[in-house]
Amino acid sequence: MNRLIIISNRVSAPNQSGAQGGLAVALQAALREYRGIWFGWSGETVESFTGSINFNRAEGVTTATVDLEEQDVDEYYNGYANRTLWPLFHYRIDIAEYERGFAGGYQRVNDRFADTVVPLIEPDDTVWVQDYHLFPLGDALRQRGCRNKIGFFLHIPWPPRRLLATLPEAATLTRTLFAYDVVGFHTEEWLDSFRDYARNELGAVEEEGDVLCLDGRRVKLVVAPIGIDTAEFVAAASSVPARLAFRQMRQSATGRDLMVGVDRLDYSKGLEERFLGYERFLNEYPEERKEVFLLQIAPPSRGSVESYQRIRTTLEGLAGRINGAYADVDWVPIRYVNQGYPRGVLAGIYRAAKIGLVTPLRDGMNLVAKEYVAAQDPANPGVLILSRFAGAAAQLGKGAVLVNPYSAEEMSDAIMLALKMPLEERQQRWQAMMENVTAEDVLWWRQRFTDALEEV
Ligand code: ADQ
Repeated sequence: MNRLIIISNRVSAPNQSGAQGGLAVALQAALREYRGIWFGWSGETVESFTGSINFNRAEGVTTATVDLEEQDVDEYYNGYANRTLWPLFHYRIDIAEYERGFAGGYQRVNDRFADTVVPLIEPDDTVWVQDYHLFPLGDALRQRGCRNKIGFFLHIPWPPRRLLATLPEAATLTRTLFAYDVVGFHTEEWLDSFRDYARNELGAVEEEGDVLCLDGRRVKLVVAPIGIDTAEFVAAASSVPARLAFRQMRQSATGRDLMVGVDRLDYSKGLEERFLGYERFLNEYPEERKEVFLLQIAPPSRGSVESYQRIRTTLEGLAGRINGAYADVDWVPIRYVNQGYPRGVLAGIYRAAKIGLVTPLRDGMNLVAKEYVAAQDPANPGVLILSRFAGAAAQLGKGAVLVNPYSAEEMSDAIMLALKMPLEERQQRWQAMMENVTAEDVLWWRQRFTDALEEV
């Protein structure tokens, strides 16, 4: 393949520290393989949009960024992307906000991205657009004469048809996806939902080989579950920072079992339900209380959106209430931490944890589940408790203890099961998951998608 142009909402340079989204971590690994450019918003605002590009090169990755206007950020990013599409695509129509102003700003920014990036695209380049911020970008590029191969990957779920139908722009938005040559999803389930909408609401026709046709445009659909950079993460788990973090965790645990949760502070991650499930466990098994504690690491995200402020307040209240009700002078049930950590430290913490709790209400994939698996000690691995509603369950379902996160009882049972699980069973389950995490890593993912794009 020739040069690869990746376009996503935000571009994050490889050497940035602190919490990085799963997307950022995955794309850096993928981009190093090809010469090419990663284009997106700088995260900065300007008085009025100029379209001037800021180039940067670090650790083998060239980035090109533009600044947006404050109104753009309000309507496109905080508005349509995070207050309309994100909740809707995570099945939360109760908090999704439908406003024409948001939809207009969203289209405007997609047009601005297209205007700015078109001059950077050479005839042989392959273009790969990422995620729900940029559904209409392919169409905008086509309108500007771009005839390159263009692929689109969706990192979040595709909602069921009848939920999507509540969005006023649902048909227009779905239609724009037919401007792409290939559209990728993490799971069969998300792909099915897309096909269901396109066929039944738009009248798209199915051809052999997962191809859909609409108004003379053909789009190939692929399932490509994203992975982590497994080799890198396994190495990180035995690095010096990881060993230090591991030792520190073990010492401060004073012989108790650690359960760990690591999530962006987001209502889709099921943190409230996780705390309630754990509370149920404490209630149901008083004799186990001081044998275990939960470390929940949750760096705040999207703080200017109200629903995120609400979930933050709710979790603070809940952690306080549970700790208030159960803590003793020598034990606190929940350590609730709101900061980001370097990957080595995170890997050491995962490795020290007897249980990894990954219980989103809905998640496109969930990379934390895979990182937890990759960080384990093969001789004494921990147990992954995983929500059936995470995309990752399709791949890790054989080894993980699957739960319905809406059920505090199931969560409580799963914690008990994991705590008492014999070593041999833990090893077998871990082995099954590790095989998948190793075979289907981020390079495999990229290859699977770009191969599909090559073939069309
Ligand atoms: P996210 O919703 O951001 O990604 P996830 O896949 O779990 O969710 O990735 C989170 C990443 O952030 C992980 O790599 C994790 O290590 C890191 N992280 C979280 N908390 C951290 C902390 N405190 N310190 C340091 N790092 C932290 C979206 C979709 C997912 C999908 C990915 C990739 O919502 O479903 O898996 O994109 O497609």
